[in-house]
Amino acid sequence: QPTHSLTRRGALIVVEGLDRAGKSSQCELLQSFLREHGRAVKYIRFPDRSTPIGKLIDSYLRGSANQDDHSIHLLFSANRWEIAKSIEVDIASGITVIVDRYSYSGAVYSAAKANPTLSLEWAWQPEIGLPRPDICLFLSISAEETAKRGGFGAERYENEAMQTRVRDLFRSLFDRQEDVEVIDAGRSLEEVSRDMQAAVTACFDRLDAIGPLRA
Ligand code: T5A
Ligand code: NA
Repeated sequence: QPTHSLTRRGALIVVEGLDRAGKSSQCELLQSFLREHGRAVKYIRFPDRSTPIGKLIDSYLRGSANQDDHSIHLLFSANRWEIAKSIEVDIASGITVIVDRYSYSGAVYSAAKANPTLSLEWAWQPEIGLPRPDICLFLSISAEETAKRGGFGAERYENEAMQTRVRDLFRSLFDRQEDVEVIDAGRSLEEVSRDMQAAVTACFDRLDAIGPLRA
């Protein structure tokens, strides 16, 4: 396995968490921090609603279209696969890519529907082989803290029963995955950001060759 190239490669940093944990806000702060430290950075988010597949996902999330649970699951995954190659190219060229939600949300939200033929194991399968993050920062927040950040919106999944199952599933998924750093997101923006910066800085110190996600 090759571990060195002439260009210092970028890192693949994933930010995960429950709805309103502060992922997008923190991704922005992390981008600024890394740029100030001289790193080339790109931010992407999943779902990427701008592609043809992303548009199908968007209308599903807004409730204007229905989809079979398995079918929409595979579309969320396809939405990552259609961008996977460009992530690899960016990283190889030295760009650090910050990803707002990834395979972990993909598996967990689908499995939380409690469809008898859609287990967490089934849901994880199409993710295998996607670029494996160097680090996944999981923004952990209690239901009580989430509630303080405003009521649920109109999108699918934004209800308490679903969020509780999502919380439990994230926990069981992360028991089995390496490179996951749990961050207490129920604090101020600055406190959360400082912990994320420390975790990412430590991650840069141990970057090796990028590999595929595993089962
Ligand atoms: N989904 C996603 C799947 O089912 N399968 C998949 O494969 C994928 C990728 C849309 C839905 O799709 C599902 C999961 C979702 O249900 P989305 O578009 O990422 O996913 O969801 P968003 O609605 O954009 O994002 P979230 O609601 O999850 O919010 P964030 O990004 O976690 O939080 P953020 O930063 O927007 O902040 C929310 C609010 O809290 C405040 C902010 O100012 C904002 O008002 N806030 C804080 N307040 C106090 N203290 C702090 N530390 C704060 N941090 C943020
Ligand atoms: Na967000």
